[in-house]
Amino acid sequence: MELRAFPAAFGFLAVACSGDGQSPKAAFATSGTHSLVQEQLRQQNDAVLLVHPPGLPADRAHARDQDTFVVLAGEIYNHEELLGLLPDGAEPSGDAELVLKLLGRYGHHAFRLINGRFAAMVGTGRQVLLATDHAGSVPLYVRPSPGEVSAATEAKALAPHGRPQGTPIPGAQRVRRVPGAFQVPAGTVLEIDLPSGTARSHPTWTPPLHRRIMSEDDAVGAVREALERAVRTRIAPGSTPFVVLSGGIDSSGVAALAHRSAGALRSVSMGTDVSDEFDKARIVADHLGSAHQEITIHSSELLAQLPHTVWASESLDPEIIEYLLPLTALYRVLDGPRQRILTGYGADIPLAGMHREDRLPSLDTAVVGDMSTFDGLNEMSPVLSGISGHWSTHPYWDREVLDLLVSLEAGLKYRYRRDKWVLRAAMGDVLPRETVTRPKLGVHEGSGTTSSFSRLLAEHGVPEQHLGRAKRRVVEELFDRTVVAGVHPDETDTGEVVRQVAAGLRKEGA
Ligand code: AMP
Ligand code: PCX
Ligand code: MG
Repeated sequence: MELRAFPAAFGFLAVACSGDGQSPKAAFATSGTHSLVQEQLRQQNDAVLLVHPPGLPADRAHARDQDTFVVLAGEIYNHEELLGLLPDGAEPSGDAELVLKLLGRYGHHAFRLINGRFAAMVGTGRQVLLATDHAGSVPLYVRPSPGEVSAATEAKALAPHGRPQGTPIPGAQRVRRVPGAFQVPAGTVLEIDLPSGTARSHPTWTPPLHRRIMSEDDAVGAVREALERAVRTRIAPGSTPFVVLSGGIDSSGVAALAHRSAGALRSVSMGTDVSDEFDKARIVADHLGSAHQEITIHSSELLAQLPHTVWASESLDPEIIEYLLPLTALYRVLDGPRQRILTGYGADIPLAGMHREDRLPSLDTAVVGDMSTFDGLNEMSPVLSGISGHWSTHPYWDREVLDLLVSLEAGLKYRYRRDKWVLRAAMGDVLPRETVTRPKLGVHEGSGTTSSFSRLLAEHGVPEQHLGRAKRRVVEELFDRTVVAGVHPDETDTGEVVRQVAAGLRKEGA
């Protein structure tokens, strides 16, 4: 088995019921072909609407044997290891069949073995299993009730399905204004008894709290090896990797390792009329011989895509939306054929890059905080690029890379007056020194997104001390319109929402 250019399925809506089957219909933000798959397992009827790459068969996204039906959206990165656990000669045709065979050997514990970017649904006749990868990177939502379980990789697809009297799920976040709907926690298998609709959670991964003490050389070597493997397993054999490149150490490191793995590279940088990092990215692109593009998006056009960013991510955190807005706008402007995109997004979370902390206790506090709050932010959701037909993948959030980066002791993350020292040292021989030593600049800073959003609100009379509250309300309103009410983002005007929020704050005397 090897990684294909694109996953067999980008997403799904699944309805499992004890009674007669259903024909689920849904509006997904993810662009792709919809195919219906129906299976009956004793008294359980499963109907699944798959969203898959046009022109590619979806048959590798589902598999069944006598008692078990597996649906998988996304992809697996540790095929070799997993195949080694199966009897000789077992040759699964795709990731869903691989999971089916692993379930036969390990039960739901099979999901503890998988290093991937996936969401899965498993029907077994009396039960429904719902599984997320360690990062919850492919969001998965569920609406369980006695005799019927609806699950989808986009909350908007659940809204018209399932009964609102959902059975509460311990430890799962509810979905804003979708009664009875919950988000399946990251690194979890939910085991749902279909007749009663009751759920049990089985954690399959949790962020490490212990800290590894390593020599500089051992830590640098371990980070380099883990990242090389994570990049390599995300490049389809024979393809030229495509990296969204800021010129910062994170994406430049991915670009350098991708080039070493494939022998070629394509890259793209975005900027706005307010700000760009083109010169920094060009240094890296020239150093690596990348076929490089620079794309400028006017800040007014960027803000007009706030509705698309909330619609795709289904996130309610305004800070996260500010990080995702320029990337969503970039994905949308990448015309032409669908792309497999490598990004350095996520590196700053285990390395505390955004916090620019030089005190070790505060640095580790930031890492523990961010690793305990990422779940549900959906910041790595494939839908962000999926609305434009592309597939994105995040090497720094590969399970083995993340496990290592989180667990390194803080003195390897801030060292010799440098942030993210261990990563910079790991890339020292493959990138120009000015890139390796370049201070961190966030995507929201390099593109001027935060300042543009703040300026838009200020222009509508929102005082500085209320900008944070105003941004949250804008995002919530956009969520309510595009995710809950099903209004297409093309029909949702950012300016009108900003005016509504500003007027509401004035009424409250803010
Ligand atoms: P950051 O960690 O804030 O630099 O951004 C997260 C990821 O987004 C980076 O690792 C890049 O892959 C991507 N990115 C950030 N800024 C840009 C940009 N201006 N153009 C293209 N990709 C970018
Ligand atoms: N990033 C970070 C992720 C943003 C922080 N997310 C979190 N705390 N869950 C990264 O790319 O690692 C920036 C701009 O830095 C986006
Ligand atoms: Mg970064």
